[in-house]
Amino acid sequence: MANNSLRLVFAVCILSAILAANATSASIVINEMLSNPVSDWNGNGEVSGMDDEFVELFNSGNEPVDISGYVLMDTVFRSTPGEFKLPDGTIIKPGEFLTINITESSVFQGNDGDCIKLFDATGSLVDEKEYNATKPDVSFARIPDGGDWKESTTPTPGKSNQ
Ligand SMILES: [Ca+2]
Ligand SMILES: [Ca+2]
Ligand SMILES: [Ca+2]
Repeated sequence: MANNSLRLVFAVCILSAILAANATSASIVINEMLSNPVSDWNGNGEVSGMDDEFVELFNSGNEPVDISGYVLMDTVFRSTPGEFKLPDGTIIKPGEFLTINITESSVFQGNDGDCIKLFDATGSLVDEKEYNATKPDVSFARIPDGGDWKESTTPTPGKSNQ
């Protein structure tokens, strides 16, 4: 009886580990992007078409995900694409957001179209968002968070999409 219980606990542990590994690989998404800002979204007292852009990541899973070494890139309409490696110790908890500003990332979102990509630390594509046009202060947003892409007239950096 004791042996069977131990075997069961062991099997459940292995299964949990497998499920957790699968969940973590799929749970980080690009959740919102404001490509064409005309308001002071980063709250520094100035309106800048570049500095007030943002990319928001979201953890839609049930486990914290360590995204150290993940790479965010813009890939279109520039001779040298912007590329930003997320620093060591960057972890997104379940249901939480991480806002990345161009001032730290140099990842620029073209107003006439671009494609923003997120790769994991091994170079595998995690998520991408391509677009061909933008509207002032209208973000591309997954609604609900982690869901399908829509447009939002109420950008929400670091908060749940509306
Ligand atoms: Ca832009
Ligand atoms: Ca600003
Ligand atoms: Ca948001």
